[in-house]
Amino acid sequence: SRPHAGGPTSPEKVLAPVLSAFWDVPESWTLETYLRHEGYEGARKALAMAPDDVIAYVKDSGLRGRGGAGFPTGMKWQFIPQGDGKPHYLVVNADESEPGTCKDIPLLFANPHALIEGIVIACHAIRSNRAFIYLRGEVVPVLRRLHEAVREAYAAGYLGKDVLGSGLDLDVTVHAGAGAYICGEETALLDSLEGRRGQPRLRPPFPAVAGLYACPTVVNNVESIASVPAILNKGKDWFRTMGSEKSPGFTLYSLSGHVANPGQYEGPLGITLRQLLDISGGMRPGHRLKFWTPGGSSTPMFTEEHLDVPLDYEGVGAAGSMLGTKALQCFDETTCVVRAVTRWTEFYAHESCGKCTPCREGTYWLVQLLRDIEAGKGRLEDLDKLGDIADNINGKSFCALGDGAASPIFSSLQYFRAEYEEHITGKGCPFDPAKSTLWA
Ligand code: L3W
Ligand code: SF4
Repeated sequence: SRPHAGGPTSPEKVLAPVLSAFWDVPESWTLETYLRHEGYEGARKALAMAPDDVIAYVKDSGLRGRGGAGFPTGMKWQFIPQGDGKPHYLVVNADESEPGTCKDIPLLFANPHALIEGIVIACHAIRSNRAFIYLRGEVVPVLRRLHEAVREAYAAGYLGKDVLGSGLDLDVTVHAGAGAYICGEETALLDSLEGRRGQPRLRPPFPAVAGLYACPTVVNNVESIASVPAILNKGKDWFRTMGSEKSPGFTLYSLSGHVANPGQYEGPLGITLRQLLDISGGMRPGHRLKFWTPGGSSTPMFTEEHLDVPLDYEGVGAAGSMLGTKALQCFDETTCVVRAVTRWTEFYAHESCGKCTPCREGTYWLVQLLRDIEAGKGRLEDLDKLGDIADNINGKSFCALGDGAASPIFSSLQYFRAEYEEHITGKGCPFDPAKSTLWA
């Protein structure tokens, strides 16, 4: 049964495939396929414009960063000082690791040239001759595909000396990370790229002022940069026909968990989970939605009550969470929320870089308490202790990993405190792990 009432929504009204428009075409990843779908037309238009005009255009489009924070992309580019005599760098953050987040890897796998074209446009705009793609190293097939796409782009004159006769010289390096979640934090990523242990740097200075090798650097998420070519090609006004005034455009929503048809669904910002479930086939047959994350495990969880929250930065924010990476992980009534939060917290404790005490120690203590509660060895006062430890991490840690670790604790206690209490008073987990496909 569907988790909600109401008639099915028409996919044509909800979906807006742009980045994913030809993922089903055979060999969608080749330059030849990309060129058949207006590939590199946006770059041609951008290269005929002055760099500052490209920045203004992207700023006017209202594009916001798709890596989690939603920072305006054009504004970030504008921070790069001009005439400073220093090299400028573009670094693409492809270190996708947030639990539930799974959009950049499929995008790179199916349509790598959208990213490369976006890199050409961004580097022209910020006057950079060198871009790096920092890819999560475990995804070897994507690494190979990216290398191949970069090779194709060099051979066809979209990269290298005098790109498309514009005078822009541009080199792109694909770098494989070594598998640390913290290296998705932009300054830890820069340290890692420089050959050091990846740990966050103090901000300010932000990377736009002192980034890679202490030079002005734009760090953008894969989806942000890959969205730029269509904006240049089809126009900022077209982009603004989708989404809302403050959150315009299209985006990839990653539906996962106990849903009938998990996958990437591309649509305008501001659609709802109810609409996405309608067009995708709903929850798995016979089950109801219990809780979900709007943007990966670092964003406070929602429940069935939030099915109609508009999935844009303002809508999700007003409802008490964050849009984040639009990683919609859906859990049904067979899932033990204590178990889910324990697993996420174990992830944060494992991935904590150890630089600051609240996160290093706090995530460790959270895991101890959660494991005890899950095993039926908790005490009722542990619930206040969980909240207290999370409170001492949140806003008091050096980087966003700490805040992200605190958010499932706060939100699960807010919505499911009774379920925690049941584990404690009943001296064990009331759920049958064999019934859940996710946590068995
Ligand atoms: C110059 C200023 N630049 C801000 C730049 C800053 C950065 C961007 C956003 O965390 C979120 C986090 C996770 N001058 C500036 C400036 N900037 N002020 O703007 O900065 P910020 O601090 O708001 O966020 P962040 O550090 O980029 C990202 C959340 O995303 N998240 C995690 C996602 C994980 C992945 C992954 O695994 N790939 O994406 C999920 O929601 O919690 O809140 O570039 O330099 N005055
Ligand atoms: Fe490292 Fe965690 Fe502190 Fe971030 S919050 S610097 S990951 S210890």
